[in-house]
Amino acid sequence: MGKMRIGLDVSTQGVKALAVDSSRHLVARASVPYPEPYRPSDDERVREADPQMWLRGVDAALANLCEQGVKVDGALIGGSAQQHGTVYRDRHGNLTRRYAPIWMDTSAWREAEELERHFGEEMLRRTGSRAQARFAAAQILRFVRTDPVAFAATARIDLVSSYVASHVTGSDTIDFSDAAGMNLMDLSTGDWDAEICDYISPDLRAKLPRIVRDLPFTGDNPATLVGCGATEPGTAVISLGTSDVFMAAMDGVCFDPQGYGHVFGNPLGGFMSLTCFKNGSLARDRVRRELGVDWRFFDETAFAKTSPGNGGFRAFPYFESEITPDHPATGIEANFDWKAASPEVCIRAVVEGQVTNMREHTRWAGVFRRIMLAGGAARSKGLQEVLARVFEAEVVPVDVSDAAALGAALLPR
Ligand code: XUL
Repeated sequence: MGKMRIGLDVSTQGVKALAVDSSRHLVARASVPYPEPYRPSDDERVREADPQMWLRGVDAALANLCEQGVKVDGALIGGSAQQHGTVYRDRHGNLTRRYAPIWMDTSAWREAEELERHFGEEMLRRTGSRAQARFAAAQILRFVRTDPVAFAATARIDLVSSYVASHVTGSDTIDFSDAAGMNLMDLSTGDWDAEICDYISPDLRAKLPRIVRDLPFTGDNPATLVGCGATEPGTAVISLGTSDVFMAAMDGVCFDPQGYGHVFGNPLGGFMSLTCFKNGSLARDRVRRELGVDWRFFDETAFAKTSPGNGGFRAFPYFESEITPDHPATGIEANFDWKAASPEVCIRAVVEGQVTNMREHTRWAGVFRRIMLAGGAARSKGLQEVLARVFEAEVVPVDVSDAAALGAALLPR
């Protein structure tokens, strides 16, 4: 009999875990929300989290599976984690930076601009992404500058996925697919780019784990591609979570000329395209709460009461500073009187605004006639309708509630 597989998803809001048997049937699941996904900050660019909170979440989720009768010892454990955040430890394994900048942190925007100026087009061509404030290269450069003593004491820098892997399996490597989201890896060699690393610090490469392709711990997005069974080119996946993410396995490598999209590794070989929209489900939830309606109204009624196109009324929720396109956190921006409009008009305006923005910024990745929808909001009839119309594609909601955790369970090893 084959072994039980366990998949962990160390996401922004909490840890999810699921166990599947050798026929991939769901046996048990656990969910552990964090008390606080990131610590409060007066500076909206700063988004830092306690790395130990992630590990406590992992331990609690695994303990919960055990309580449900899952034999965790002896199971094959894989993991997925929010991408891009960096964790810093000394040679004894102690944190040299108490709080880790996560993917929502944009405080390293100046460093990202500096890297972009210094490396120009080469940054995109070599690493698959323009220099991003939320990626490791800029985060590390900022740490080198703001706390050189703590940086000098740092012996190892991890992504969240490799940090969790080291905790669960004792591994000391990092996954190729997730490492591609650091602005530090040369896609063509699959190794650290010496020039970029040395520019940040001559010591940097000595602090980075070895990149491998068989570590079953990767980013939540590469894992979602696996969980949705979309690792062959032709089908796109839209994951509707804290952020909305559009991704697809790639035939060959191409880059986003506008510089918003990324090329990451596909866990089953080759590469994947990815574009991230920071104001995703959390933004929709905030709009829903502010309008005082329930999910049924948000997901269905609002769309039955309004028509496609919404009479030209569009709105964009910028509760967090947006990545795609660059936009500060200014709240709702609408081309109509938001306060005077009915909830249904506001809801359609937001969803159509988000989806048309997504269409505009993902053309570089190709045309897809089939889109799989993952994440809690995949159930929304309104989102399904708008996505199908704007992308002129068949939209298929994925029937697993946590595609990232499932993908993690199924990662090859
Ligand atoms: C992708 C991105 C986010 C995080 C969230 O580039 O920044 O989707 O992975 O988990």
